[in-house]
Amino acid sequence: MTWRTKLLIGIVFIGGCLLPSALSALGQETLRYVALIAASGNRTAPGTGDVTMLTVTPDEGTVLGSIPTTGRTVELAVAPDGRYALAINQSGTASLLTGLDTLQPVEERLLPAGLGTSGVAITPDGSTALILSSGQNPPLLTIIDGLPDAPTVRTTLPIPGALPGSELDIAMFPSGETAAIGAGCGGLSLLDGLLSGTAAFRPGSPFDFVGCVQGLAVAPDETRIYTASLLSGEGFAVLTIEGVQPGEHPFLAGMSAIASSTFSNLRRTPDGSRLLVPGFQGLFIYQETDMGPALLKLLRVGPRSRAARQGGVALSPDGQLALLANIDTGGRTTLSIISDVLTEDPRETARIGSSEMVNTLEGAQQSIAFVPHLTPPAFFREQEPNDDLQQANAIVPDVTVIGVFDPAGDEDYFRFDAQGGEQVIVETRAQRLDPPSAADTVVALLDGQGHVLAENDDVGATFDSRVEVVLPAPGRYFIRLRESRNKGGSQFNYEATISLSPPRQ
Ligand SMILES: [Ca+2]
Ligand SMILES: [Ca+2]
Ligand SMILES: [Ca+2]
Repeated sequence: MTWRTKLLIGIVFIGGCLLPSALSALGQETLRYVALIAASGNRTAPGTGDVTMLTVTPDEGTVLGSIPTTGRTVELAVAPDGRYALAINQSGTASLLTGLDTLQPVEERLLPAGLGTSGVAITPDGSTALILSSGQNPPLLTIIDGLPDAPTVRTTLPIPGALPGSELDIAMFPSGETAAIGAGCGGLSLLDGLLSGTAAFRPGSPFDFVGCVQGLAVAPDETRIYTASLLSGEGFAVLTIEGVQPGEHPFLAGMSAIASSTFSNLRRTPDGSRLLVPGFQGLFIYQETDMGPALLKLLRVGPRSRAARQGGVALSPDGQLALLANIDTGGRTTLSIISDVLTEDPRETARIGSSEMVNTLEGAQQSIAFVPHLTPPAFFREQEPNDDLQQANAIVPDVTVIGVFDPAGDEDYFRFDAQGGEQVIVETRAQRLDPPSAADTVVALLDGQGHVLAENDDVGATFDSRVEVVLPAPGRYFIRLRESRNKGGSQFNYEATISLSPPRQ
């Protein structure tokens, strides 16, 4: 049963009185996200490509799969409507990745981008992308319209102040009409007329009072830009720049010194209340105040070796959770999950280990992006080996598991924790898939000791399966899926939806 159906039932049978609790349950359920991480990594790493797709909750991250792109991906952006991603490759191409919503991407289409790409942004309507590249003289901005269905290059423009090889950064204004572009030590430029009129750099660009720009963010009301900058003789600071609307002239409105060098990244929450700046000591979290950004917390996360540093950072669409890449010597990467970003107490709640991640070239900077609008319902792609109770994949209902019986005799185990009293329904689809799978599924629900509580081979007129159990006690439960004839192969795929209803009162 989908969440929408459950809500509908709540409204129809119970009336408005229980709707708030249904909504809060839905709110809890939405703390699950899909994210992409790009790493210009080593293709020979087991099971990895340039772009890795993950599901992320406050408690764990689960690798769904990888997307090998053409060329080493150095930057990544997902369209705000979630329809596609752009993976920008070092080799002067951008991979347009569609089909994200199927969680098994992806059709790749190559678009032109300049050499040595180092920044990408997409307008809020998803129609237009801006790609920065500094591998030629002068460094160029490429504007691509008509995304994702009919991409065409509108124009390329030289980036004011940028030198070949500069680390470039870009931040889109929420309206999509203006973009801020940092040219490293070449200053800050503003590009107007992006959606209406002719795109052109604002007269006076670059504005050079901003130091060496290493990260950019725009306030939700578009009255301010924040930069993470290296200032000559004064170290690193988060600068507040005002006068950034078309027709205005930018000026420095505030400065907060930062006790660390930064690394080309600055993110703000959608509500504008937090700024996240990765530094060498960890993640600096600033809170917006009347006096400008004030340091709320320095989260000392990631590897502690001297050469370790922080790489890319990304915020979930609701701003509640962040993913931060930690890069150790040797290019090993871990991802920190930072929860409760919008509270007074943001903290690291989980870490995704390097063995589960893409391998990364030393010195590379990870780029991370969340995929909006993919929750709920949630999907989980099984991870082999999951052939017994000990190897069971952890899932959080409600979820649809996507798996395959391969090779012959394959069994797939999944586990979840429950309070007891809930009704759990596990329903498989194999024969009923389009195209139909070759699998004849058998599903069983097991308790924490591995005792079978319910098992079903065929339900109704199909070979698909369904069990329905009221869970007897708090604790761990297992789901076992197998092929009834112990056959297997790539065409023996299945889906299994696991849904949990609250305990009866
Ligand atoms: Ca399997
Ligand atoms: Ca298995
Ligand atoms: Ca069956």
